[in-house]
Amino acid sequence: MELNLDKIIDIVKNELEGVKSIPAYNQLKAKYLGKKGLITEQLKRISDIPIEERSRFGKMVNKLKNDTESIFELYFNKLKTIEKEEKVLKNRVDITLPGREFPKGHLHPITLIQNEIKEIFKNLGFDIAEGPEVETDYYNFQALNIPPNHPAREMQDTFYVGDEVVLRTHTSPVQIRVMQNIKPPVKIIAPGKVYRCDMDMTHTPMFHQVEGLLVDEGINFAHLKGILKYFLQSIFYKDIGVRFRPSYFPFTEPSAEVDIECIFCKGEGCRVCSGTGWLEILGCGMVHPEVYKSVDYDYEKYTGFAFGMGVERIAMLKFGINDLRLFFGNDLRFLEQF
Ligand code: 2NL
Repeated sequence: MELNLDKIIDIVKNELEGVKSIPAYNQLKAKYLGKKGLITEQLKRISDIPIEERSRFGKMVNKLKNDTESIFELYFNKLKTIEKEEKVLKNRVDITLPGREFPKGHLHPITLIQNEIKEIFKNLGFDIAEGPEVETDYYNFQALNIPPNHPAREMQDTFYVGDEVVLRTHTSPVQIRVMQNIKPPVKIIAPGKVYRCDMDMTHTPMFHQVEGLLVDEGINFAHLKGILKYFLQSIFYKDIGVRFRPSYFPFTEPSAEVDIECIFCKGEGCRVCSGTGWLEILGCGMVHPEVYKSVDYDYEKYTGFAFGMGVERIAMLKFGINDLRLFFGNDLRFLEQF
């Protein structure tokens, strides 16, 4: 019985070349070397071989078995290497790809306008003052000459935290605190959040205000007019019409309301300005002597002016926003536009 060893080895090698996975490899190995494998079967036949042939046949089949085993072992290592390389290739990271982009945040429109207002007054030599949002009745009302029965003190307008403690309804108490701490000249603005117990189309319980105060010797209403006209023409546009109307505040005398020419119709009269051609923009006046008394300033020696404005109102006019509530909704479709 002759076996063509080289031929069988060639067939095994050939079949192995087509094997690309460990399971297929195991299957092929079983076909030749398993319990019922072709080579194993040959080994079992050894007792049927005539005695004189047996030794030669046995050596031959054993060699075939050993050679085949070596070939399978070699191929197993090759298969492992291929598998490893494929895994590396599959998990490869392209380090030249750009990084994942994070959405950029930005400032809220109210903050943008507040910063713009601050910048204009900083350039005019004003300092920025800040103070507590929870205030005492004294700082929020009494020191500002707001008498006990003034409408602004009524429960419906003011958030009461305690008997004598309120959420500030304006940033004036910041200015009272500054005047208590430093002597004139005082030249400050007080930006910040203020609170009123009010909620409808045009009011929110929290909004933003910037107040200003300039106290020194010889300050008069002309200084007030000059500063505010310059400010309004800076924040809106150069040459915008500005007018002062008599008004009343308990903490200023005389007091005035300031209008700008309607920025939508340029004074022609439209829906926004109710046909008047003017938009009310801020309140102001010469600081009342009673206020100086409460901060221990010599009201014979010093005079000054103060003003207050709502940041939301200026932002609405500048950006052409018709609904106040958009500022507080945190809707990204709105916020992303700024
Ligand atoms: C308005 C009007 C105003 C003031 C605020 C003020 C502050 C001190 C003394 C005197 Cl410490 N006055 N502030 C004066 C006039 C008007 O605000 O319409 N604000 C939205």
